[in-house]
Amino acid sequence: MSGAKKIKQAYIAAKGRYAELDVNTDRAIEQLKKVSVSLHCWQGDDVGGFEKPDAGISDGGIQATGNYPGKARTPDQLRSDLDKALSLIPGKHRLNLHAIYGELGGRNIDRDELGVEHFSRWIDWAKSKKMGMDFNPTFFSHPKAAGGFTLSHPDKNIRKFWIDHGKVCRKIGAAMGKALGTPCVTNVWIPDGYKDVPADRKSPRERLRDSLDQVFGEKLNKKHNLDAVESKLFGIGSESYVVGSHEFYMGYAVSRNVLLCLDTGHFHPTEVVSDKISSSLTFLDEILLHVSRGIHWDSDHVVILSDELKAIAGEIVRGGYLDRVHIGLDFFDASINRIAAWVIGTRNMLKALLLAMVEPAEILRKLELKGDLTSRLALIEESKTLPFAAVWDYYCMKQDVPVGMAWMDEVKMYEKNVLSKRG
Ligand code: RNT
Ligand code: ZN
Repeated sequence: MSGAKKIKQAYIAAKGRYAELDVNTDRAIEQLKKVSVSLHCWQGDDVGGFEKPDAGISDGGIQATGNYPGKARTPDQLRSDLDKALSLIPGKHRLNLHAIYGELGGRNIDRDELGVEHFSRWIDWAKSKKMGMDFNPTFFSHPKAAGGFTLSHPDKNIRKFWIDHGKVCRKIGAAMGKALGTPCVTNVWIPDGYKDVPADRKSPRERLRDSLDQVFGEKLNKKHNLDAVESKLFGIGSESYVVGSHEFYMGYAVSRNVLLCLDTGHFHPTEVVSDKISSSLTFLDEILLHVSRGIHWDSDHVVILSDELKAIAGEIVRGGYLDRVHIGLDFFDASINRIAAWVIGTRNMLKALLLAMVEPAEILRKLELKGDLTSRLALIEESKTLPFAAVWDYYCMKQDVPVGMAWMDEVKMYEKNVLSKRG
């Protein structure tokens, strides 16, 4: 029997098993097809960007560790690596770009002078693939961020520089959204904070509120650009105090009607983003996720199919939130093949969503309402070992991407033919 035939046969058997629990796997597959995940460009070059040759994150309290050979050093290399990764991920996805990835043509253009022209090749690339784009101003790896403060800096001139950066980036985001026919989520994350106990927690927060109000001052068409703000608990160098804390941005997002970005690595280790989704969406129209994996701290490991990832996907699907949650990825591991990192993390995000889509949700809900919490637990546990792999494999085959570990052979080949020649 051919591989394809075997996959189909396994799928038919699985479909029957799920149908016994009133789950329609064909429908789940149709539903997953429509979900786009935003792939973060910065996994491809360890958050380096193209402002200066061979740059890396130089401040901001985030860190890529590892020295795996073959990282992308030019925009064309990064696009080629993304092409490879995308060819191994089922479905149609988005690109999430940071402002440091502009193509400045060797000119000295500072961040407050960026324009859409510096991103036109990225936009053309996305257009040719019918992909949407998301965007991020870069408030780190810059001399004016070296003091650890940007939008909340006590110096008015430094603040102005970063406000202007935020403003030009929103315009670039809107241009991307317009060109690609799908709103660009422009996400603001700043590193501002103190290593040690501050004497004044209040003033930086008031300054940040005022700076953000200026950044978001110009009304833009929401069909083109959506603004998001990302909180954080602590960073390296901002252990004691982060200006943009969760409470700060929750209040900001609700009062200004912008998106809240929840990064899964930005909370206390026993706090979970899965539980924050329905809470936030009770008051906000839309949110953005940065799906990451922290280990003891905000370490940005590659996303695995963990219980928390499944819980996040479960919340999105069960809540009927697929249209209100923008799913972005945010990890950067430089110790393994970077293309494989994208593929592993993105395939896991999609697997988690598909798992949620084949959950016996109706029966579980009924049991809960009836108060039969014993059966609820029993069914949740039984459904964990239903033949999910057969549904996932079938979806991959239908989407024309490699099934199972076969995608890794292609990564190895690309490593041999392309990455290893980069020196
Ligand atoms: C940092 C934030 C932020 C960055 C990216 C590169 O802690 O998570 O989202 O990871 O902007
Ligand atoms: Zn993030």
